[in-house]
Amino acid sequence: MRFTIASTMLAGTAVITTLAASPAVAATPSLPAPDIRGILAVQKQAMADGAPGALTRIDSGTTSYRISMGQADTAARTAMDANRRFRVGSVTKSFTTVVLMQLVAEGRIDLDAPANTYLPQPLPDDRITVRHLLSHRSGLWDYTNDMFYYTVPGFEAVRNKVFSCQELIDLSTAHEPTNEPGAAYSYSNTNFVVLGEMIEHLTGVPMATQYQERIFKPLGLRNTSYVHPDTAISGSAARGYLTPDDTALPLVDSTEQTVSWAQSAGAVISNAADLNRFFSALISGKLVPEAQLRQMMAMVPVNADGTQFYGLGLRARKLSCGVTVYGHTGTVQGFYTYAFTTADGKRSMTSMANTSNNGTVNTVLGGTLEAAFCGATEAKAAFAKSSEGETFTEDIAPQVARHNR
Ligand code: REX
Repeated sequence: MRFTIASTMLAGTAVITTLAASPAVAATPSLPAPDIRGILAVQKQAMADGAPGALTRIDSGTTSYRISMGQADTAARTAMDANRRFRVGSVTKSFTTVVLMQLVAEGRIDLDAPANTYLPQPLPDDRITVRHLLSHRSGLWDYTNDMFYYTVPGFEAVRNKVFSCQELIDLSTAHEPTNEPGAAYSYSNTNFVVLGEMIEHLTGVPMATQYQERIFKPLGLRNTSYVHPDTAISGSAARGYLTPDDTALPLVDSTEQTVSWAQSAGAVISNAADLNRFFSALISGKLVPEAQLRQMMAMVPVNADGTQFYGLGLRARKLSCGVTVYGHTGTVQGFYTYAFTTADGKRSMTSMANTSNNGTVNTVLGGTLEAAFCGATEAKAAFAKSSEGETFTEDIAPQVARHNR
């Protein structure tokens, strides 16, 4: 049975709740204890940099830590709490990959076959394989670079739109490819829209049903949904606030939108408990067979200092303490997400800040990884480093990055 062993108010707005089934069961003994003060410091900094609120949940062995700060709804002045639902953006890509890899395991898709084998309308280049799509090596241009060049007008133009996958693919293929198929890593939402189209065409089953039957239901993810093109987030949710390019302007409430521009690349809704359960289950082999999991975890470095990697629909980060964690990041208007787990799935962490188009907040929020997995000393040093220097937004193309602050 679960029971509360600690409940503390810190820094006025933060609530920490630790739940444990049995204090006698050790939680991931090889890792240092999560640095809760470090998480609080990161959240506080994210708010100082413009996020209305932030939440973090760490599930470590049998212990859960829930830490939140600020507001879930700035108009109603509702406090953030770590159970709230939110839009997870590209974390959706890991869900889509699970569906796809189950089809691979069922012998219905070959990773190294041309994607065109399985598509209703062919891509312009027959050499693009399914694996190229999953690893962002297809060279297909990311149509969101143009769509969101101007952040708020771009968002308002699509927030109530319903696109077919083919319409989004056509926006991409109107551009020259970024590289020859397989030649380079170039992160593109187009890849995962093509994969959604492929899954629906091959199985005749909508993505919403695929996610539900293959993932949400078996794992009991009751706070996770895919409601495209519905615009509401049901249940207890955080509202999302988009930062305009002109930072003197007020934040734009971007909660309600179809997310049709992203679909299987970014339209899942979830909460921190469910994302932790999802990545822990995935990495422990509960969602795809061992052979397919190994493929997903075959990581290639995607940054210069060799700390960030991409596999198939899955990211990895090597942290300053030497621990490598697996998961995904997400950016959708009003929400930044980090959701990662250890190689044994025994410690998982999800953090969310309810703003976006604010690269500083995104970078700062990434500091929760160090605090959650590396413990006090490492997290402090890494946080000091991240808050003194440059900011970056992961995989956002230069055209888009120019409009991030
Ligand atoms: C679109 C622009 C961001 C958002 C995007 N999101 O491509 C996908 C995703 C679904 O989550 N990718 C990230 C907007 C990188 C990931 O994998 O972690 N930015 C915003 C702009 C910039 O409009 N002009 O920040 O909300």
